[in-house]
Amino acid sequence: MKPFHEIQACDLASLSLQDEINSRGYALIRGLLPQQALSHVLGDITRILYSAGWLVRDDDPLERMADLSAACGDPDPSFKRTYQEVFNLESFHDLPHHPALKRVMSMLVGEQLLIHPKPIGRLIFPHCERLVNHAHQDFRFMNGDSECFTAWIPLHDCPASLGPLQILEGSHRFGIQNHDHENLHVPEIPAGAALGGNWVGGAINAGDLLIFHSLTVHAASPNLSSQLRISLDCRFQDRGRVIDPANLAFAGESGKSWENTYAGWNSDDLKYYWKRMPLTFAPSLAELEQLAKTTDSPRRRARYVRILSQLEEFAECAGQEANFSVPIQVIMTGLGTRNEGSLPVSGFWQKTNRRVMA
Ligand SMILES: O=C(O)CCC(=O)C(=O)O
Repeated sequence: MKPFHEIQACDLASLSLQDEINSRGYALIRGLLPQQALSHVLGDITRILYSAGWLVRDDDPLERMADLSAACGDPDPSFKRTYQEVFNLESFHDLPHHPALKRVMSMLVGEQLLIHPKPIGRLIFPHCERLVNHAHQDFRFMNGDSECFTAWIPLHDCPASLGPLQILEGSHRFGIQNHDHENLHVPEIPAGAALGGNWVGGAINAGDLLIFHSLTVHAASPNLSSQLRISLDCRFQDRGRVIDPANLAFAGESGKSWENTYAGWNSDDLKYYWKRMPLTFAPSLAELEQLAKTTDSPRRRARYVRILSQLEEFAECAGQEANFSVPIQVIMTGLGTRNEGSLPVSGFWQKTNRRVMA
């Protein structure tokens, strides 16, 4: 496989990250994030995995030696239970807001940076082919605006044997590609069918950042080691562009909520930060309401209802009269920045039939 083209973090000032992404569909930045920021999250996660019995008893949890008898992955119920604990960690949500990461992502999307509030943690057992994420485009899952970027962050060194991500160079230029949905938990582009240049890959180490466009085809490689591979992926966009409201709510059947997520946090700074931003939803609430009534699949209808009810709760918190029967968009007006967390965040929601700039 062709090796990644790499950029040193110290050279970022002298090049255009936008040009890099435009030409290749990705950028691998070496040595951007400090070890300390990563080891804090890794320590929190491995403590949870150790308690769940996923790691070999007599080893240091930080070594991540897998107990294969516990091997599981999404959508296994045992995985979901433990993942929920990981998702609720304050440190897990803090990492995407690291100043070095925000600086880089702002170079790409501009100063109006929106950090999607639901990072994904990958807790990948070795030697489990069924748990490998095959070729796909993130746009297929994120919807909204395709000018959205993923940052893939390993929490430890990730040599090829641990199954780091690989990228199909230049594939972002081929539009939305065909994903196979039949009997697959996660839709994927059939092997060999993805359009693009060469597959590129190689080791991605702790501190490195792999960024790619939402239309860039990528895939994990198999974890052939004895350790779990633990990484985070988060999405970033210009907040002036549309976002699918599903990215702010919990659309699944798990019963997750932001209230539960935040229950054990020490600081309020990052709670509901996106509510303080003017956002435009696609689909709008009126469209969602329509979809909740007219979509053929009962499961999809239930999903739309769950999203709507969570957004409705926000609006109600703001003391607004709920009325989703006219073509409206929920917007969040606000003055807040991360450090203005003491403001009553639920008070910023407004509904309007036009976009309002903060
Ligand atoms: O880390 C993985 O296994 C998959 C990550 C991925 O597909 C993504 O970040 O979009």
